[in-house]
Amino acid sequence: MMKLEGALFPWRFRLVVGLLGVMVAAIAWRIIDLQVVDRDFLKGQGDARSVRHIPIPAHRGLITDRNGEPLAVSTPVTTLWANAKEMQLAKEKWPALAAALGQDPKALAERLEAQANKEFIYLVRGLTPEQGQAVLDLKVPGVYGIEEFRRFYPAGEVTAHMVGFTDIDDHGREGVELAYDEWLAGVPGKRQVIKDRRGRLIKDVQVTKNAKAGKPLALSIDLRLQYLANRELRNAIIENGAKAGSLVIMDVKTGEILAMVNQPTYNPNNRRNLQPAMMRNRAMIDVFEPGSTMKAISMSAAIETGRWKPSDSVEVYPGTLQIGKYTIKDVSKTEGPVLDMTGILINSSNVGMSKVAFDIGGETIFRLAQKLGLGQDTGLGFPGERVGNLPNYREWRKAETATLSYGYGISVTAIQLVHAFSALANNGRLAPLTLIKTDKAPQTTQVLPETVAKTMQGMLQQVIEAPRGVFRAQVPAYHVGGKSGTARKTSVGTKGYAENSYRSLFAGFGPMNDPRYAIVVVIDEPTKAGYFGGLVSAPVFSRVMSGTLRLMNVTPDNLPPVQQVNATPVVPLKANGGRG
Ligand code: 59J
Repeated sequence: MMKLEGALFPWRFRLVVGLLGVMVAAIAWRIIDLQVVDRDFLKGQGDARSVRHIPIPAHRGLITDRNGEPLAVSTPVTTLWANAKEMQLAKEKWPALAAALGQDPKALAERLEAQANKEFIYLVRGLTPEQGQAVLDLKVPGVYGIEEFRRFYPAGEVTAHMVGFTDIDDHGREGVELAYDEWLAGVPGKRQVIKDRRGRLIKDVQVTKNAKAGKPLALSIDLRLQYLANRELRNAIIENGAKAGSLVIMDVKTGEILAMVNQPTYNPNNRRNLQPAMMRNRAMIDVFEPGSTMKAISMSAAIETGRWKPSDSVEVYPGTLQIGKYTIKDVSKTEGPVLDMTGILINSSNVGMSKVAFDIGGETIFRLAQKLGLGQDTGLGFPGERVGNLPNYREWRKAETATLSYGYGISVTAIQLVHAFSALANNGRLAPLTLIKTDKAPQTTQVLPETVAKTMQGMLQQVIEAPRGVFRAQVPAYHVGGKSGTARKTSVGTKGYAENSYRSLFAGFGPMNDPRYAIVVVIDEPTKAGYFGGLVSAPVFSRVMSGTLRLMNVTPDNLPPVQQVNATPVVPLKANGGRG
């Protein structure tokens, strides 16, 4: 017998309805909670698991020479990376990938297995866009490409030390690339992408930040002069069997470095098998004793006192001078027992220079050397640049005053030496050094009276043009001036000077009617054709100065007199064929 029991238990019906109502309310609350209250938090959490920011590399600023010739160029390259986790799903494609990458299939497979749980590994960096696309066209799951930039250095080893280079992440590592990294680098942008559970890229969402390109930089150097300097220095190093060398060309009016080269050098585009010796920008990071080139500075100080004029003379006989237990020697036999001031420079008499130095005092030479920047900070801020050392005059005893006057016990860089000579060339006005092209006239400092500088110009011209002068430094069609130096190198280990290793120097400028360029040549340890600065470095100065004056279109100030020729005057052709 059946009964209608539902009607008999109304409480049970109400209970079911009531429970259902509670459940609906709970679900509704949860929906509101998730969709409204916690929405931002949850979306953020979801995005964090699927949205990725990929950096967009910024284009690095172009480095050029003063005429816009490219010296460091960023070109687009493709870098291939892999999601190794994702790649495990398509192992059958690995051999084809290895072939396309030019890698050993076994090595690649081992690497991918070993890093099987990594979501990002580099496969190969810096392919040309074509090479990169060819690999991407294989459509191997988990292989992706990103666009990057790579630096190329069109002038290679000729500008290597000056320009420097960037590392694989495009950060400046050496030279101007390092010194001006912030200026050149720009700011990378950001791109948002969405990935799935396995890390596969689903889609590019948006560029959230545009990359800001770096700024271009025009250096002061002239690539034509840089090539010229590099060629002549390299040849001289080879000819003389020398260990190393530097050459700097400077515009004496603007303070701009027009060329700066060193040997040995390296190719910045292929930095395998680099030795540290090749990488040294010696002109700025190697210090040396200026030897007799210093006499141009000491002599300037003497003339400035007014106590000495070029025609005044001192006795240099017998070519030695005893200071306590120390003997000052002249290396070559001088023209006579007595030399005037110009004669001291021409004969490079250490004895004569010392006697003048005792008269004017060490402080006078010290003050001028300091004003000319010897052993002082250049302010260039070049990576690794050395300051050298100009000892304080209070510490100078008599022997030190003497040796400092002819260039020992002081250490300088090639760039400081060319800078000091530039002031003599620029009528006593020193322009601050710069590696960057300048358009406006620089703020110069009068460090030596104009009359003194002009007197020195005449004397230094005699050093080259006098009968016993350094004729190898002469430049056809121009008058030039300068001073050679041959300095024994201090030998490592022993405290003294090496018996058989020398540094050959030449510093000079021209043309003398209005000096514009100063050049310093340093040749380290010549071993073949002799070692005197006047023999080894002076010819390099001559060739480089000659090329510079010609390339810069400087009017010759020493043309041989035109021969009067008895010839029929040439009648100029008229445009109408001479019909009147
Ligand atoms: C020299 C020195 C060393 C350091 C000496 C060169 C000194 C000295 C101690 C002997 C060769 C040599 C502090 S030479 O530069 O006088 O350039 O054309 O190295 O004198 O006292 O067998 N230069 N060089 N001196 N030391 N200490 C001459 C001269 C110079 C020449 C030649 C001949 C030295 C004409 C050098 C040149 O003017």
